[in-house]
Amino acid sequence: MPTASLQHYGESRHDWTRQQVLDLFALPFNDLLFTAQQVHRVHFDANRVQVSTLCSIKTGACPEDCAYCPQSARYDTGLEREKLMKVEKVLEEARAAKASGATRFCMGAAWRSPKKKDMPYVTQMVREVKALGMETCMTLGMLNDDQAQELADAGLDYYNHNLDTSPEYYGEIITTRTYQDRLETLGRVRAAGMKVCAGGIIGMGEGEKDRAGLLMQLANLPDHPESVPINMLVKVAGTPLEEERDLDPFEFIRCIAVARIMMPKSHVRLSAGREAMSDEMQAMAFLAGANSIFYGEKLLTTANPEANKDMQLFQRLGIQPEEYQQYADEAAVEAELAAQITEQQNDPFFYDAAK
Ligand code: SAM
Ligand code: DTB
Ligand code: SF4
Repeated sequence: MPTASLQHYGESRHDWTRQQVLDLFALPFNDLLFTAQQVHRVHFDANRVQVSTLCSIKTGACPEDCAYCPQSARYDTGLEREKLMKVEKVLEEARAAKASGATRFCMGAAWRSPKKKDMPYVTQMVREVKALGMETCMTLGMLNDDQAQELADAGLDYYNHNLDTSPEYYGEIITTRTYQDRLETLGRVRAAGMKVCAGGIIGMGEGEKDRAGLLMQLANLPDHPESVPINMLVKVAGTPLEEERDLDPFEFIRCIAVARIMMPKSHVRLSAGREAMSDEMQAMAFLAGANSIFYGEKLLTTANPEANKDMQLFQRLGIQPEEYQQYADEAAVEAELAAQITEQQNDPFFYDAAK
């Protein structure tokens, strides 16, 4: 048990060495989970899980060659390509997601990067989904500075862009964009003032050192991503990874626990792959510090557990969905402003122009 260093856990660090990360992975399973659960409780209510719903706003025919992805035009996965969804249809889906309890709406497009002509539509989607009282997230591929700023100006809360795996293993999975391209997009999202959602996929044939390498890249960013999706590969027929061997479920749980320890203030999302997980495995992921899920029958193109099954699981585990903080924060801002105004009115030199 790493008791000597336990006192430091819970603090955000950005200087992880590969050996330190591998040492976490090498802990006895019980010690690792216990440590992760302790770290989790420093910053979070351990019985609350954030709930996001995905929507594929542009499906299929993607020019990229990501070996896991059913949406790449290079693989025959039987997926019907679709044009950019109409704003009204996106809103319909967002309203339904809100009605079934999601607080964040994540819109994904099968693009290498958005085109200039797409930007007015996606920014309108952001504005209108936000107006429904939901948090917004988009994942549209690589962004340039102007696009990042346009999305931020429209009020986009989160931008999702995954590193997917370690820099060393990356070339086995994608050849059409570099790791550096991904890091640059993440830098632009941050510079534009949006929250970062960045994680990866486990179970693509990578080794433990690659899982450590991915988490090290994420945790050593200048700021930790606010949201860290850990996806378990969904093996889709027709993709190069369809025959990939099953991952030991404990290796996946270890990954969640190590992510929780390394990025103590981030939401760690138990993302794709839940359809293939037992309730017990998901419960173990929550115990390891996962505190966000994708909710709703579909991810982007593949199946996800049914909403009522998730709600039953939450009930059985005594988990509550996390509430959207907007109203609490706004109320706090209003209260603060009201307090300042009263203070000013008591100031003998205060001139009230309203009188
Ligand atoms: N095209 C954009 C991009 O790649 O940045 C956005 C959409 S893309 C589908 C978003 C992420 O979904 C990928 O980075 C990958 O991590 C995840 N993903 C895609 N297919 C997956 C699969 N079969 N299993 C698990 N995760 C997957
Ligand atoms: C993320 O990390 N996982 C989500 C979201 N970000 C966009 C996507 C999972 C996609 C799984 C395969 C599919 O449904 O197409
Ligand atoms: Fe295209 Fe994104 Fe799929 Fe890669 S992950 S093929 S970029 S949709």
